[in-house]
Amino acid sequence: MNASEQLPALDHTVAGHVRAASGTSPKHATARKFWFGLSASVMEQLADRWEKTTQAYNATRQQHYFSAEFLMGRALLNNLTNLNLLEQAQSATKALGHELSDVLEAENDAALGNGGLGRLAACFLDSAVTQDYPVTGYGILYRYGLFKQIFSEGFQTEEPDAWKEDGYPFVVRRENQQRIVTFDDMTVRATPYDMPITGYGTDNVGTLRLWKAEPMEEFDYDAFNSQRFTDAIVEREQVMDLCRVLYPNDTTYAGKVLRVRQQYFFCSASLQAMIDNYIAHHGKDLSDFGKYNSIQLNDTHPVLAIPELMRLLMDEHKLGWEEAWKIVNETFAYTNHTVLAEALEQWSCSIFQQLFHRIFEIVVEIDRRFREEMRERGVDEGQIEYMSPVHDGMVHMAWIACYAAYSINGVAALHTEIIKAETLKQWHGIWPEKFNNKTNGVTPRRWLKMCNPRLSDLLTRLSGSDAWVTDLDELKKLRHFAEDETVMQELLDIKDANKADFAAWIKDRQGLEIDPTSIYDVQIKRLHEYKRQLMNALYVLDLYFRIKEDGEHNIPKRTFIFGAKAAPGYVRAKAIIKLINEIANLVNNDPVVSKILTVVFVENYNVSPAENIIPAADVSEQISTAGKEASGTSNMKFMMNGALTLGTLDGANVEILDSVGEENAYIFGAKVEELPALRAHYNPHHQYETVPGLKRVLDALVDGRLHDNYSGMFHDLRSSLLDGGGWETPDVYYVLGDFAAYRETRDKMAKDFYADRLHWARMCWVNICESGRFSSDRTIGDYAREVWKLEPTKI
Ligand code: 26W
Repeated sequence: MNASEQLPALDHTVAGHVRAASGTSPKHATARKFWFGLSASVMEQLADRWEKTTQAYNATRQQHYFSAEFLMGRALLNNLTNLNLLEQAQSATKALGHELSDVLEAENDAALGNGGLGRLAACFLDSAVTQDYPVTGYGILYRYGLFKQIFSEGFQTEEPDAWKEDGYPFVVRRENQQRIVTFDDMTVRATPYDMPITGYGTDNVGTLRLWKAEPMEEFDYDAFNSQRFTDAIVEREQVMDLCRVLYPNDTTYAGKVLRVRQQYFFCSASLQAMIDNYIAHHGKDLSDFGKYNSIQLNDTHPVLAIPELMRLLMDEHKLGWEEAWKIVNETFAYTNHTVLAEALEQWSCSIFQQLFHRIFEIVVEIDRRFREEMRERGVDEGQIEYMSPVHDGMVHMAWIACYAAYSINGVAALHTEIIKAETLKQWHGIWPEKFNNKTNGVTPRRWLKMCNPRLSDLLTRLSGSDAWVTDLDELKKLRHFAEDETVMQELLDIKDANKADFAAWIKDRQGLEIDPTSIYDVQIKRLHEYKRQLMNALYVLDLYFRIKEDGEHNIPKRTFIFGAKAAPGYVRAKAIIKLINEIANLVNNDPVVSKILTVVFVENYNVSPAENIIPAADVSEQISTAGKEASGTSNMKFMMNGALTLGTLDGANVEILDSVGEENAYIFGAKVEELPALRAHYNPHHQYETVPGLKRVLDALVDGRLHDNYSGMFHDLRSSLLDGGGWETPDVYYVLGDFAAYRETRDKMAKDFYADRLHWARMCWVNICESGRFSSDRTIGDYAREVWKLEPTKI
């Protein structure tokens, strides 16, 4: 009998854990305390397998995913599903006088990420462990996750997200695994908090290691005793500051000292742990380090790991530069997630000199050797200067990554072509063999099985098994059911039931009544000008006027659903939020229009709201300016749940279109290759005068029909489109340029929805059946084989 067989079953242990957590009988425990107890029972169930997995992984070649962000969302339901404990938990909970659904709702999201990049990291961990790949995630245990969004008078305000103030049962503090991280001006203790990552249909349990910064001494009693009480507190707080908050900037770089401290902190601690582990298992000779370890850098945020590994190998382990650099070259792979120039991280040299002069020295030496190597290759001086890791008083993180890494990848086919041809073209010219594409994916466990049980049941029934849960390509075999009217009717019924659920959810959450028979047209993602929520909003406003002033009838019933957080300092993004909320006011309170249209802005959009919204969606808005969205991942989640894409040929939309065929998607707008010519003689005023509806909506921004509370925000929005506020290029993201095509396509889509329900269902079905390519299992398999050279290691 092995250790896990001696474990009492979950339904026998819950009551005890709930008592311990609540100090009451289970019946009288709050939902939150019950959640603590149930979660502790789950941890108990997986502990032995977790230990075994860690041991097994340590003996083999491993992959390490370094990321400043992991947008995990909730853990309990995910773990119950993966461990096949859902039914037990359900009955045990009921028997103790609670509803599992209420208990699950008591969990806060672990929102340790901004958006796509952080959620991708979470999906990757799920897929890696499900396929038994020895992958470990490394990041930061932020005390406050992404800010909580509150609307006040339609404006976004931010509050701290204290997600774990009363404790969090899914991390284990590893006292005995602490490391010391040294800055020139402070020394901190890094304590790992490990989160188990369960997979579906496997006993393996992977690890997400989140580091927390702590003072070297718990408390400076000397300072305290010598009447320097405040000094003792202040020093302590400075260290605690390190992990206090996740930076809420998505795609805009801000050179904040605390952020670079965070980056160095988790990179250094993770590398130290990796090296110690290597030595423990493979001996003191580090020359094979790169044979047993590979590190994926999730964008440039962890690029400091490159000079830090050099430092550790040379200063702590006495290797020479060449030996160390060879190991670095074998170890690092870099993923680029954005082409936006404003997102490229570069730090001023003075920050490096002040925080870690030794790292700066190493970076300068990397720079010297880089220049030398380029001269030998005959690259001209101008280009060398541009590509050099250190120039103009700045350290260029992406350039260090491109030089040191053995692999550089983009996150969708189109995006990879763009980085090869533009963003990173000089590096591609020199090292074409480093470049490869890994189109993103999402985990079908969370984004289909868990969030859409009705559809999951149908898929399992038609397939005759749930093999699709770990092999999403299986769904292709169901495509022929598109011709089966009974199945298509079932699909429509499932969507209707999900839509009714969403209506109840939003009523409960925000007090809004919506009509579940209307089309649910959804755009949920971070707020950014390039994602063009503004174009969506202008369309809704136009529709309002078409009903109100033009007396257009036959406008199909629609609910427009938005969810988006704006970076707190991104004034124009915040203006767009206010605008959407004002349009919602106008539309929802109009006696005539509100019978046809409703606008819902889901406050505080996060992973859990997404799980309620996506299964209910009919239309997936993926309308970024072509070339700007690296991949997108919500587009894949919608597809899996049977929503149709209304989108531009951007990011992974291109591949979605390729999978489903153009008859099963609604594509519009300028293409990447057309944009330069279109822009060359672009005059937004011409659009304003000639495109149906545009003049009216743009004027409504400033003629008093919409109120921005005298902030001048709407005026700025209008002039950003028409004349760039006088100093920048007008309409950078081609909102007015694409508006006519968008309007036409969106109108047609809405008509089609009602015209032939069965036809619509068939299109949705094809999207579901062809979504296998967008499972993160496929993505992780590709990384494992082509980049990481990794074998599955089953315990
Ligand atoms: C330094 C500030 C900063 C912060 C975050 C710069 C850049 C970022 C990320 C790279 C932004 C991001 O999340 N990018 C998104 O990554 C997703 C996963 O690959 C893609 O699907 C999205 O298209 C891309 O915008």
